[in-house]
Amino acid sequence: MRTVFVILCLSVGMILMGQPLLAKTHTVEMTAVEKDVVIDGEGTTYAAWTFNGQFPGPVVRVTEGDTVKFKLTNPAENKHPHAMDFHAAEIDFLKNYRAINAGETIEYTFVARKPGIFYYHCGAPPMIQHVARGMFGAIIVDPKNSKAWAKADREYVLIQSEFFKNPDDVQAMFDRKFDHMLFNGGVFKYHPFVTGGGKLDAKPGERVRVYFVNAGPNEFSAFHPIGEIWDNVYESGNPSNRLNGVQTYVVGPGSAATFDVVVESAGAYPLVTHSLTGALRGAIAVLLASPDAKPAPLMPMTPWELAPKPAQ
Ligand SMILES: [Cu+2]
Repeated sequence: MRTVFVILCLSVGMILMGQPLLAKTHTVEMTAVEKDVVIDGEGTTYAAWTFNGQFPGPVVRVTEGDTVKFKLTNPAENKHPHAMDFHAAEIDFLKNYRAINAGETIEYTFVARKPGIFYYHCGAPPMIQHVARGMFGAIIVDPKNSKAWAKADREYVLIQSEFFKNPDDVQAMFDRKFDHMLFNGGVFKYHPFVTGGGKLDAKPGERVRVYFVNAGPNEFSAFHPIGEIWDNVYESGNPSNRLNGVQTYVVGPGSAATFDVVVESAGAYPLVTHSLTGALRGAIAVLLASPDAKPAPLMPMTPWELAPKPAQ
């Protein structure tokens, strides 16, 4: 009886401290899909390589200490080898991140020991092309102590990447000759003044948390909220790495950070890379603060499916 009481007290105590009771095991399965995707509001398509047919791939979300059992399938109808590299994992690269041919699968397991926002990507050679064509995404590892940071009222995942209009021109990728800069696989995807563009919603006073990943393959991002200041930036999304009152924060290719902004008043706040050659070629996401803002998914408009154009 006494033992049961002690366990009960410990359990209640851990819940009150924001600690989950048990680590979980997550089965994550992805398929490499070589397919056309929509990359702008005009309906332009691009011969992408994707995880699960989505550009970027699906957001994986676990809690610090959880185990991820991962399986990648490269279907027989594909033409290229593919692979998967999770930056949230601490495991042998040669064994686990090797490329597999069409018709093969690979499985591995890792424990997500460090909280944060991490990049994942295909590492099959030439990796610069597999990333440029869309084989990347984000894994959020929530801190096991949810009280390690302020609670967010609204959360978004934003992934920056360069777009090369000729998907086979690997030399252009090496030469950094990108044509557009994308957020979540689209040109001005969250820009309401651009045809087919959307927005990111928030209410005034909310703490908006942006899990930001720079997929590259080459350029640095200088992430800045126009009309606002980041209340907090967390390097790699780890609550221990907290900065206060940051105007612009550099996220290198293959890195990530978590950005909190409390928007004081209604209005439009474009989130941009202040490296203007990127912003003006597509990397502007408008955060629109309005009292009637609706709930929104972590990565709105992904996949980007446009309404059919009316017949001429
Ligand atoms: Cu690949």
